[in-house]
Amino acid sequence: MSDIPQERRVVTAIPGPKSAELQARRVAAVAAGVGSTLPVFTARAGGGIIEDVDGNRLIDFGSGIAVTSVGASAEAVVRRASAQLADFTHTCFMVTPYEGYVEVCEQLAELTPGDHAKKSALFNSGAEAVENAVKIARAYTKRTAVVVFDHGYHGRTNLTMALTAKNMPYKQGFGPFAPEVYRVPVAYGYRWPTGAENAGAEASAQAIDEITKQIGADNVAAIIIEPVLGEGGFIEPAKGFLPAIAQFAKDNGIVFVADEIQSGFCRTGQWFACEDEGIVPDLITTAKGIAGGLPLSAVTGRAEIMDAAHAGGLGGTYGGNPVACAGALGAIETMRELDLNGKAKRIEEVMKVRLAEMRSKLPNGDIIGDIRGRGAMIAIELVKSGTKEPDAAAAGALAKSCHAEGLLVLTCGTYGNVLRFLPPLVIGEDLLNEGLDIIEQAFARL
Ligand code: PLZ
Repeated sequence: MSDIPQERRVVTAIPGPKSAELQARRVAAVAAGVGSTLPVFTARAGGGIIEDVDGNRLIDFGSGIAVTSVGASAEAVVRRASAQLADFTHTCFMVTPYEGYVEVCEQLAELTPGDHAKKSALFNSGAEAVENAVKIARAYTKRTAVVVFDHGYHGRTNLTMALTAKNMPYKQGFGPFAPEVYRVPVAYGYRWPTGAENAGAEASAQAIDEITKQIGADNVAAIIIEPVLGEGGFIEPAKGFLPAIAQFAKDNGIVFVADEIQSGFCRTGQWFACEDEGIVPDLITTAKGIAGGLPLSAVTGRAEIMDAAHAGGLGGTYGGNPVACAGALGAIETMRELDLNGKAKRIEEVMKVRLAEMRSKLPNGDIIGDIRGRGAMIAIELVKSGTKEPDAAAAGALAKSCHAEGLLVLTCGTYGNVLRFLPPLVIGEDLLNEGLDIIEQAFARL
Protein backbone atom coordinates (compact mmCIF):
# COMPACT_ATOMS: atom_id res chain seq x y z
CA MET A 1 0.00 0.00 0.00
CA SER A 2 1.27 3.49 -0.73
CA ASP A 3 2.21 5.18 2.53
CA ILE A 4 -0.76 7.56 2.76
CA PRO A 5 -1.44 8.34 6.41
CA GLN A 6 -4.68 6.65 7.40
CA GLU A 7 -6.16 9.88 8.72
CA ARG A 8 -8.90 12.18 7.53
CA ARG A 9 -7.65 15.67 6.78
CA VAL A 10 -9.67 18.61 5.46
CA VAL A 11 -7.43 21.56 4.55
CA THR A 12 -9.55 23.33 1.89
CA ALA A 13 -13.17 23.49 0.89
CA ILE A 14 -14.19 20.22 -0.79
CA PRO A 15 -13.66 20.40 -3.73
CA GLY A 16 -10.61 22.64 -3.24
CA PRO A 17 -9.10 25.13 -5.69
CA LYS A 18 -6.90 22.66 -7.60
CA SER A 19 -9.83 20.29 -8.05
CA ALA A 20 -11.94 23.22 -9.24
CA GLU A 21 -9.31 24.09 -11.85
CA LEU A 22 -9.18 20.50 -13.10
CA GLN A 23 -12.96 20.37 -13.11
CA ALA A 24 -13.07 23.39 -15.43
CA ARG A 25 -10.71 21.60 -17.86
CA ARG A 26 -12.78 18.45 -17.49
CA VAL A 27 -16.03 20.20 -18.33
CA ALA A 28 -14.43 21.53 -21.54
CA ALA A 29 -12.86 18.22 -22.60
CA VAL A 30 -14.96 15.35 -21.18
CA ALA A 31 -18.39 14.42 -22.48
CA ALA A 32 -21.21 15.67 -20.27
CA GLY A 33 -22.82 12.23 -20.16
CA VAL A 34 -20.01 10.92 -17.94
CA GLY A 35 -20.83 12.02 -14.40
CA SER A 36 -18.90 12.06 -11.11
CA THR A 37 -20.29 11.76 -7.60
CA LEU A 38 -17.83 14.32 -6.22
CA PRO A 39 -15.57 16.43 -8.48
CA VAL A 40 -12.56 16.02 -6.22
CA PHE A 41 -9.53 14.99 -8.26
CA THR A 42 -7.50 12.12 -6.89
CA ALA A 43 -3.77 12.33 -6.22
CA ARG A 44 -3.33 8.94 -4.53
CA ALA A 45 -5.39 6.42 -2.64
CA GLY A 46 -4.86 3.44 -0.38
CA GLY A 47 -6.34 1.65 2.63
CA GLY A 48 -9.39 3.65 3.68
CA ILE A 49 -8.18 7.02 2.33
CA ILE A 50 -8.41 8.97 -0.93
CA GLU A 51 -6.04 11.93 -1.07
CA ASP A 52 -6.98 14.75 -3.44
CA VAL A 53 -4.86 17.22 -5.39
CA ASP A 54 -5.43 19.88 -2.72
CA GLY A 55 -4.04 17.65 0.03
CA ASN A 56 -7.39 16.73 1.56
CA ARG A 57 -7.71 13.15 2.77
CA LEU A 58 -11.18 11.69 2.44
CA ILE A 59 -12.41 8.61 4.25
CA ASP A 60 -13.47 6.20 1.52
CA PHE A 61 -16.90 4.57 1.96
CA GLY A 62 -17.21 3.87 -1.78
CA SER A 63 -14.22 1.78 -2.93
CA GLY A 64 -14.73 3.13 -6.46
CA ILE A 65 -18.15 1.39 -6.45
CA ALA A 66 -17.17 -1.81 -4.65
CA VAL A 67 -13.92 -2.33 -6.52
CA THR A 68 -10.95 -1.60 -4.26
CA SER A 69 -11.84 -4.08 -1.53
CA VAL A 70 -8.12 -4.65 -0.89
CA GLY A 71 -7.47 -0.88 -1.07
CA ALA A 72 -6.52 1.16 -4.13
CA SER A 73 -2.80 0.44 -3.89
CA ALA A 74 -2.59 -2.97 -2.21
CA GLU A 75 1.00 -4.18 -1.91
CA ALA A 76 0.46 -7.54 -3.62
CA VAL A 77 -1.56 -5.98 -6.45
CA VAL A 78 1.07 -3.31 -7.10
CA ARG A 79 3.95 -5.78 -6.84
CA ARG A 80 2.48 -8.40 -9.16
CA ALA A 81 1.00 -5.98 -11.69
CA SER A 82 4.24 -3.96 -11.85
CA ALA A 83 6.31 -7.09 -12.45
CA GLN A 84 3.92 -8.16 -15.20
CA LEU A 85 3.98 -4.69 -16.73
CA ALA A 86 7.76 -4.92 -17.05
CA ASP A 87 7.60 -8.42 -18.60
CA PHE A 88 4.92 -7.71 -21.21
CA THR A 89 1.75 -5.61 -21.32
CA HIS A 90 -0.21 -7.62 -23.86
CA THR A 91 -0.02 -10.36 -26.41
CA CYS A 92 -3.77 -11.09 -26.65
CA PHE A 93 -4.76 -14.40 -25.07
CA MET A 94 -6.37 -15.34 -28.41
CA VAL A 95 -2.98 -14.93 -30.14
CA THR A 96 -0.37 -16.29 -27.72
CA PRO A 97 -1.65 -17.21 -24.26
CA TYR A 98 0.05 -16.71 -20.87
CA GLU A 99 -0.06 -18.38 -17.47
CA GLY A 100 -1.71 -15.58 -15.45
CA TYR A 101 -5.00 -16.01 -17.32
CA VAL A 102 -5.05 -19.74 -16.61
CA GLU A 103 -4.16 -19.18 -12.97
CA VAL A 104 -7.03 -16.71 -12.49
CA CYS A 105 -9.42 -19.30 -14.00
CA GLU A 106 -8.03 -21.95 -11.64
CA GLN A 107 -8.59 -19.61 -8.68
CA LEU A 108 -12.14 -18.89 -9.83
CA ALA A 109 -12.87 -22.62 -10.05
CA GLU A 110 -11.62 -23.06 -6.51
CA LEU A 111 -13.33 -20.06 -4.92
CA THR A 112 -16.79 -20.10 -6.52
CA PRO A 113 -19.55 -22.24 -4.95
CA GLY A 114 -19.95 -25.92 -5.86
CA ASP A 115 -17.47 -28.77 -6.32
CA HIS A 116 -18.45 -29.64 -9.90
CA ALA A 117 -16.02 -29.26 -12.84
CA LYS A 118 -15.77 -25.56 -13.69
CA LYS A 119 -14.30 -23.40 -16.42
CA SER A 120 -14.00 -19.64 -16.90
CA ALA A 121 -13.62 -17.03 -19.62
CA LEU A 122 -12.16 -13.60 -18.86
CA PHE A 123 -13.27 -10.17 -20.09
CA ASN A 124 -12.76 -6.51 -19.18
CA SER A 125 -15.93 -5.08 -17.67
CA GLY A 126 -18.87 -6.34 -15.69
CA ALA A 127 -21.28 -5.65 -18.54
CA GLU A 128 -19.12 -7.68 -20.89
CA ALA A 129 -19.17 -10.62 -18.49
CA VAL A 130 -22.97 -10.51 -18.27
CA GLU A 131 -23.30 -10.32 -22.06
CA ASN A 132 -21.07 -13.35 -22.41
CA ALA A 133 -23.02 -15.26 -19.78
CA VAL A 134 -26.10 -14.72 -21.95
CA LYS A 135 -24.24 -15.89 -25.08
CA ILE A 136 -23.03 -19.02 -23.30
CA ALA A 137 -26.46 -19.82 -21.82
CA ARG A 138 -28.10 -19.39 -25.24
CA ALA A 139 -25.50 -21.60 -26.90
CA TYR A 140 -26.00 -24.29 -24.24
CA THR A 141 -29.79 -24.29 -24.05
CA LYS A 142 -30.52 -23.35 -27.68
CA ARG A 143 -33.18 -21.05 -26.24
CA THR A 144 -33.37 -17.25 -26.41
CA ALA A 145 -35.36 -15.69 -23.55
CA VAL A 146 -33.56 -14.10 -20.61
CA VAL A 147 -35.30 -13.39 -17.30
CA VAL A 148 -34.18 -10.58 -15.00
CA PHE A 149 -35.72 -8.87 -11.98
CA ASP A 150 -37.22 -5.61 -10.81
CA HIS A 151 -34.50 -3.30 -9.42
CA GLY A 152 -31.77 -5.33 -11.17
CA TYR A 153 -28.64 -3.73 -12.63
CA HIS A 154 -26.38 -5.47 -15.12
CA GLY A 155 -24.61 -2.77 -17.15
CA ARG A 156 -24.76 -0.08 -19.81
CA THR A 157 -24.09 -1.91 -23.11
CA ASN A 158 -27.06 -2.53 -25.36
CA LEU A 159 -27.94 -5.99 -24.09
CA THR A 160 -27.19 -5.14 -20.46
CA MET A 161 -29.20 -1.90 -20.66
CA ALA A 162 -32.12 -4.12 -21.58
CA LEU A 163 -31.35 -6.32 -18.57
CA THR A 164 -31.12 -3.29 -16.25
CA ALA A 165 -34.40 -2.21 -14.67
CA LYS A 166 -33.99 1.52 -14.04
CA ASN A 167 -34.63 3.95 -16.90
CA MET A 168 -32.94 7.17 -15.71
CA PRO A 169 -30.03 7.60 -16.13
CA TYR A 170 -29.09 4.28 -17.70
CA LYS A 171 -31.50 3.82 -20.59
CA GLN A 172 -33.34 7.07 -21.33
CA GLY A 173 -33.04 7.88 -25.04
CA PHE A 174 -30.64 5.00 -25.76
CA GLY A 175 -33.07 2.43 -27.17
CA PRO A 176 -34.19 0.36 -28.96
CA PHE A 177 -33.11 -2.34 -26.57
CA ALA A 178 -32.25 -5.99 -27.16
CA PRO A 179 -35.28 -8.27 -27.49
CA GLU A 180 -36.18 -11.42 -25.53
CA VAL A 181 -35.53 -9.87 -22.14
CA TYR A 182 -38.28 -10.27 -19.51
CA ARG A 183 -38.49 -8.71 -16.06
CA VAL A 184 -40.26 -10.31 -13.10
CA PRO A 185 -40.79 -9.36 -9.42
CA VAL A 186 -38.12 -9.67 -6.75
CA ALA A 187 -38.62 -10.14 -2.99
CA TYR A 188 -37.92 -6.59 -1.82
CA GLY A 189 -38.81 -7.17 1.83
CA TYR A 190 -39.07 -3.56 2.98
CA ARG A 191 -41.51 -2.66 0.20
CA TRP A 192 -43.40 -5.94 -0.19
CA PRO A 193 -47.13 -5.13 0.16
CA THR A 194 -47.96 -7.98 2.57
CA GLY A 195 -44.79 -7.58 4.64
CA ALA A 196 -41.18 -8.75 4.56
CA GLU A 197 -42.07 -12.10 6.14
CA ASN A 198 -44.22 -13.03 3.14
CA ALA A 199 -41.96 -11.57 0.45
CA GLY A 200 -39.81 -14.64 -0.22
CA ALA A 201 -42.68 -17.05 -0.84
CA GLU A 202 -45.04 -14.62 -2.58
CA ALA A 203 -42.50 -12.94 -4.86
CA SER A 204 -40.99 -16.25 -5.98
CA ALA A 205 -44.48 -17.63 -6.71
CA GLN A 206 -45.33 -14.51 -8.73
CA ALA A 207 -42.05 -14.58 -10.63
CA ILE A 208 -42.43 -18.26 -11.46
CA ASP A 209 -46.05 -17.75 -12.49
CA GLU A 210 -45.05 -14.94 -14.88
CA ILE A 211 -42.20 -16.97 -16.36
CA THR A 212 -44.44 -19.98 -16.88
CA LYS A 213 -47.51 -18.16 -18.18
CA GLN A 214 -46.04 -15.21 -20.07
CA ILE A 215 -42.75 -16.53 -21.47
CA GLY A 216 -42.91 -20.31 -21.21
CA ALA A 217 -40.20 -21.98 -19.15
CA ASP A 218 -39.00 -23.93 -22.20
CA ASN A 219 -38.08 -20.72 -23.96
CA VAL A 220 -35.87 -19.42 -21.17
CA ALA A 221 -32.11 -19.70 -21.63
CA ALA A 222 -31.08 -17.90 -18.45
CA ILE A 223 -32.37 -16.37 -15.24
CA ILE A 224 -29.95 -13.67 -14.08
CA ILE A 225 -30.03 -12.22 -10.58
CA GLU A 226 -27.78 -10.30 -8.22
CA PRO A 227 -27.81 -12.22 -4.90
CA VAL A 228 -27.76 -8.79 -3.25
CA LEU A 229 -29.13 -6.21 -5.69
CA GLY A 230 -26.58 -3.39 -5.84
CA GLU A 231 -27.49 -0.30 -7.84
CA GLY A 232 -31.18 -1.07 -7.19
CA GLY A 233 -30.69 -0.27 -3.49
CA PHE A 234 -28.73 -3.03 -1.72
CA ILE A 235 -31.83 -5.20 -1.67
CA GLU A 236 -31.30 -8.61 -0.12
CA PRO A 237 -34.03 -10.80 -1.62
CA ALA A 238 -36.11 -12.07 1.31
CA LYS A 239 -35.10 -15.52 2.56
CA GLY A 240 -36.40 -18.35 0.43
CA PHE A 241 -36.63 -16.31 -2.76
CA LEU A 242 -33.26 -17.23 -4.29
CA PRO A 243 -33.50 -20.96 -3.46
CA ALA A 244 -37.01 -21.11 -5.00
CA ILE A 245 -35.86 -19.41 -8.21
CA ALA A 246 -32.70 -21.54 -8.42
CA GLN A 247 -34.77 -24.71 -7.98
CA PHE A 248 -37.23 -23.59 -10.64
CA ALA A 249 -34.33 -22.98 -13.03
CA LYS A 250 -32.94 -26.42 -12.29
CA ASP A 251 -36.29 -28.14 -12.81
CA ASN A 252 -36.74 -26.44 -16.18
CA GLY A 253 -33.29 -26.71 -17.73
CA ILE A 254 -32.70 -22.95 -17.35
CA VAL A 255 -29.18 -21.68 -16.71
CA PHE A 256 -29.17 -19.91 -13.31
CA VAL A 257 -26.73 -16.99 -13.42
CA ALA A 258 -25.64 -15.19 -10.25
CA ASP A 259 -24.37 -11.71 -11.07
CA GLU A 260 -21.84 -11.24 -8.27
CA ILE A 261 -20.08 -8.34 -9.93
CA GLN A 262 -20.83 -6.04 -6.99
CA SER A 263 -21.48 -8.58 -4.21
CA GLY A 264 -18.60 -10.98 -4.87
CA PHE A 265 -15.04 -11.39 -3.61
CA CYS A 266 -15.51 -11.02 0.16
CA ARG A 267 -17.72 -7.92 -0.10
CA THR A 268 -20.57 -9.50 1.87
CA GLY A 269 -18.36 -11.47 4.27
CA GLN A 270 -18.29 -14.54 2.07
CA TRP A 271 -16.40 -15.18 -1.15
CA PHE A 272 -19.78 -14.91 -2.90
CA ALA A 273 -23.09 -13.63 -1.55
CA CYS A 274 -25.07 -16.59 -2.95
CA GLU A 275 -23.33 -18.86 -0.43
CA ASP A 276 -25.54 -17.33 2.25
CA GLU A 277 -28.48 -19.54 1.26
CA GLY A 278 -26.36 -22.37 -0.11
CA ILE A 279 -27.04 -21.48 -3.73
CA VAL A 280 -24.80 -23.09 -6.34
CA PRO A 281 -25.26 -21.08 -9.54
CA ASP A 282 -24.71 -22.66 -12.95
CA LEU A 283 -22.82 -19.55 -14.04
CA ILE A 284 -21.43 -16.70 -11.98
CA THR A 285 -20.30 -13.32 -13.28
CA THR A 286 -17.56 -11.44 -11.44
CA ALA A 287 -15.65 -8.17 -11.92
CA LYS A 288 -15.01 -5.13 -9.67
CA GLY A 289 -13.36 -6.57 -6.53
CA ILE A 290 -11.64 -9.34 -8.45
CA ALA A 291 -8.52 -7.40 -9.46
CA GLY A 292 -7.89 -4.67 -6.88
CA GLY A 293 -8.85 -1.88 -9.29
CA LEU A 294 -7.56 -3.24 -12.59
CA PRO A 295 -10.19 -3.90 -15.25
CA LEU A 296 -11.02 -7.60 -15.30
CA SER A 297 -14.20 -9.64 -15.35
CA ALA A 298 -15.12 -13.28 -15.66
CA VAL A 299 -17.83 -15.80 -16.37
CA THR A 300 -17.31 -18.99 -14.37
CA GLY A 301 -19.49 -22.04 -14.38
CA ARG A 302 -20.27 -25.65 -15.05
CA ALA A 303 -17.72 -26.98 -17.54
CA GLU A 304 -20.38 -28.44 -19.85
CA ILE A 305 -22.21 -25.11 -20.06
CA MET A 306 -19.05 -23.03 -20.45
CA ASP A 307 -17.88 -25.35 -23.24
CA ALA A 308 -21.13 -25.03 -25.20
CA ALA A 309 -19.99 -21.98 -27.18
CA HIS A 310 -18.11 -23.07 -30.30
CA ALA A 311 -14.31 -22.60 -30.49
CA GLY A 312 -13.59 -18.95 -31.29
CA GLY A 313 -17.10 -17.91 -30.24
CA LEU A 314 -15.95 -16.05 -27.12
CA GLY A 315 -13.18 -13.51 -26.69
CA GLY A 316 -12.09 -9.95 -27.28
CA THR A 317 -8.74 -8.19 -27.78
CA TYR A 318 -8.09 -7.32 -24.15
CA GLY A 319 -10.11 -9.95 -22.25
CA GLY A 320 -7.98 -11.27 -19.39
CA ASN A 321 -5.18 -8.75 -19.95
CA PRO A 322 -1.98 -10.05 -18.31
CA VAL A 323 -1.52 -7.00 -16.05
CA ALA A 324 -5.14 -7.24 -14.87
CA CYS A 325 -4.68 -10.98 -14.24
CA ALA A 326 -1.55 -10.30 -12.18
CA GLY A 327 -3.55 -7.72 -10.22
CA ALA A 328 -6.29 -10.29 -9.61
CA LEU A 329 -3.83 -12.84 -8.29
CA GLY A 330 -2.48 -10.14 -5.95
CA ALA A 331 -5.98 -9.19 -4.82
CA ILE A 332 -6.98 -12.80 -4.16
CA GLU A 333 -3.72 -13.38 -2.25
CA THR A 334 -4.53 -10.31 -0.10
CA MET A 335 -8.09 -11.48 0.55
CA ARG A 336 -6.83 -14.83 1.81
CA GLU A 337 -3.91 -13.47 3.83
CA LEU A 338 -5.83 -10.71 5.58
CA ASP A 339 -9.03 -12.75 5.98
CA LEU A 340 -11.09 -10.08 4.29
CA ASN A 341 -14.26 -12.11 4.76
CA GLY A 342 -13.73 -11.78 8.50
CA LYS A 343 -13.01 -8.07 8.06
CA ALA A 344 -16.23 -7.58 6.08
CA LYS A 345 -18.25 -9.30 8.82
CA ARG A 346 -16.68 -7.05 11.44
CA ILE A 347 -17.53 -3.96 9.34
CA GLU A 348 -21.16 -5.13 9.26
CA GLU A 349 -21.21 -5.56 13.02
CA VAL A 350 -19.81 -2.07 13.69
CA MET A 351 -21.97 -0.36 11.08
CA LYS A 352 -25.28 -2.02 11.92
CA VAL A 353 -24.95 -1.30 15.65
CA ARG A 354 -24.10 2.36 15.04
CA LEU A 355 -26.79 2.87 12.39
CA ALA A 356 -29.44 1.26 14.62
CA GLU A 357 -28.37 3.60 17.41
CA MET A 358 -28.74 6.58 15.09
CA ARG A 359 -32.21 5.46 14.10
CA SER A 360 -33.37 5.16 17.71
CA LYS A 361 -31.49 8.12 19.18
CA LEU A 362 -31.59 10.90 16.59
CA PRO A 363 -34.64 13.21 16.64
CA ASN A 364 -35.08 12.61 12.89
CA GLY A 365 -33.91 8.98 13.09
CA ASP A 366 -37.24 7.64 11.84
CA ILE A 367 -36.38 8.79 8.32
CA ILE A 368 -34.09 5.75 8.30
CA GLY A 369 -36.78 3.42 6.98
CA ASP A 370 -34.53 0.38 6.64
CA ILE A 371 -31.00 -0.66 7.55
CA ARG A 372 -29.81 -3.57 5.45
CA GLY A 373 -27.05 -5.35 3.62
CA ARG A 374 -24.33 -7.80 4.52
CA GLY A 375 -20.66 -7.48 5.28
CA ALA A 376 -19.22 -4.26 3.89
CA MET A 377 -22.22 -3.77 1.61
CA ILE A 378 -24.51 -1.84 3.95
CA ALA A 379 -27.20 0.71 3.19
CA ILE A 380 -29.90 2.83 4.76
CA GLU A 381 -33.12 3.58 2.91
CA LEU A 382 -34.42 7.10 3.58
CA VAL A 383 -38.12 7.90 3.74
CA LYS A 384 -40.33 10.79 4.74
CA SER A 385 -40.99 10.74 8.47
CA GLY A 386 -43.79 8.38 9.50
CA THR A 387 -44.20 6.91 5.98
CA LYS A 388 -42.41 4.66 3.50
CA GLU A 389 -42.40 7.38 0.89
CA PRO A 390 -38.89 7.47 -0.66
CA ASP A 391 -36.91 10.60 0.18
CA ALA A 392 -34.22 11.02 -2.46
CA ALA A 393 -33.64 14.63 -1.39
CA ALA A 394 -32.65 13.47 2.12
CA ALA A 395 -30.22 10.90 0.69
CA GLY A 396 -28.69 13.56 -1.56
CA ALA A 397 -28.42 16.11 1.25
CA LEU A 398 -26.84 13.61 3.64
CA ALA A 399 -24.31 12.54 1.00
CA LYS A 400 -23.42 16.16 0.28
CA SER A 401 -23.02 16.94 3.95
CA CYS A 402 -20.69 13.93 4.39
CA HIS A 403 -18.64 14.96 1.35
CA ALA A 404 -18.08 18.43 2.80
CA GLU A 405 -16.65 16.84 5.95
CA GLY A 406 -14.30 14.54 4.04
CA LEU A 407 -16.32 11.32 3.94
CA LEU A 408 -17.03 9.85 0.54
CA VAL A 409 -20.41 8.07 0.45
CA LEU A 410 -22.54 7.01 -2.52
CA THR A 411 -26.26 6.86 -3.11
CA CYS A 412 -28.22 4.25 -5.08
CA GLY A 413 -31.69 2.76 -5.38
CA THR A 414 -34.50 2.72 -7.90
CA TYR A 415 -35.95 5.72 -6.07
CA GLY A 416 -32.53 7.34 -5.46
CA ASN A 417 -33.21 7.32 -1.71
CA VAL A 418 -30.59 4.86 -0.51
CA LEU A 419 -27.30 5.86 1.08
CA ARG A 420 -24.83 3.02 0.58
CA PHE A 421 -21.59 2.21 2.33
CA LEU A 422 -18.89 0.20 0.57
CA PRO A 423 -15.66 0.80 2.45
CA PRO A 424 -12.49 -0.98 1.39
CA LEU A 425 -12.37 -4.15 3.48
CA VAL A 426 -8.93 -3.13 4.73
CA ILE A 427 -10.20 0.11 6.31
CA GLY A 428 -9.09 0.64 9.92
CA GLU A 429 -11.78 0.50 12.59
CA ASP A 430 -10.92 4.04 13.74
CA LEU A 431 -11.62 5.42 10.25
CA LEU A 432 -14.78 3.35 10.04
CA ASN A 433 -16.06 4.84 13.29
CA GLU A 434 -15.00 8.33 12.31
CA GLY A 435 -16.98 7.93 9.09
CA LEU A 436 -20.01 6.85 11.11
CA ASP A 437 -19.58 9.90 13.39
CA ILE A 438 -19.72 12.09 10.27
CA ILE A 439 -22.90 10.37 9.09
CA GLU A 440 -24.44 10.93 12.52
CA GLN A 441 -23.51 14.64 12.40
CA ALA A 442 -24.95 14.86 8.89
CA PHE A 443 -28.30 13.67 10.28
CA ALA A 444 -28.10 16.31 12.98
CA ARG A 445 -27.51 19.00 10.34
CA LEU A 446 -30.31 17.78 8.05
N1 PLZ B 1 -23.59 -6.10 -12.66
C1 PLZ B 1 -24.30 -6.28 -10.34
O1 PLZ B 1 -23.08 -3.73 -10.02
C2 PLZ B 1 -21.74 -2.31 -12.12
C3 PLZ B 1 -22.31 0.72 -12.14
C4 PLZ B 1 -21.86 2.10 -12.11
P1 PLZ B 1 -19.35 -2.63 -15.35
N2 PLZ B 1 -22.22 -1.47 -11.08
C5 PLZ B 1 -21.73 -0.10 -11.04
C6 PLZ B 1 -22.43 2.88 -13.27
O2 PLZ B 1 -23.24 3.78 -13.00
O3 PLZ B 1 -22.07 2.60 -14.41
C7 PLZ B 1 -22.37 -3.64 -12.30
C8 PLZ B 1 -23.02 -4.31 -11.23
C9 PLZ B 1 -23.61 -5.54 -11.45
C10 PLZ B 1 -22.97 -5.50 -13.69
C11 PLZ B 1 -22.34 -4.28 -13.55
C12 PLZ B 1 -21.65 -3.68 -14.73
O4 PLZ B 1 -20.27 -3.65 -14.52
O5 PLZ B 1 -17.94 -3.04 -14.99
O6 PLZ B 1 -19.70 -1.25 -14.88
O7 PLZ B 1 -19.67 -2.86 -16.78
